[in-house]
Amino acid sequence: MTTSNLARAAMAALIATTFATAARAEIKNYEFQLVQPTVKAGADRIVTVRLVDKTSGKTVPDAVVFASRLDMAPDGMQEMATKVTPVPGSEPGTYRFKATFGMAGRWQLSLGAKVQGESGTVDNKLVVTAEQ
Ligand SMILES: [Cu+2]
Repeated sequence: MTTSNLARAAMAALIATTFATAARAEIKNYEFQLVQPTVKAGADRIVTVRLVDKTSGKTVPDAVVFASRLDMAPDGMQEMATKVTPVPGSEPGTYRFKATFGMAGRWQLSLGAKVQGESGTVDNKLVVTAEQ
């Protein structure tokens, strides 16, 4: 390898690192927010979240959103989990899920999202309080 090849390789590595860092930083600019922090305990409750780009404050439509888990970990009952079913969103940038909250207390909703044009995954946990 000549010196200039080495320099080129070092430059390529530097650029690759810079891009990887930028992509990680960008996916961190997105977060889920609860539209309403509480639901009424019971069957078939709807939880609505919005996915927000924190740099612009705008909601992000057309993300691939998945709810991986809803359980009572915040109240020390991580084994108390309930099924989460996606339902169509009411407006662009919001995402809705149906679940049965069998007990009053704090429930943790684990959410993931793939955003178009961004690498990586948004990974958030939100606490929904089910009221008696
Ligand atoms: Cu419980």
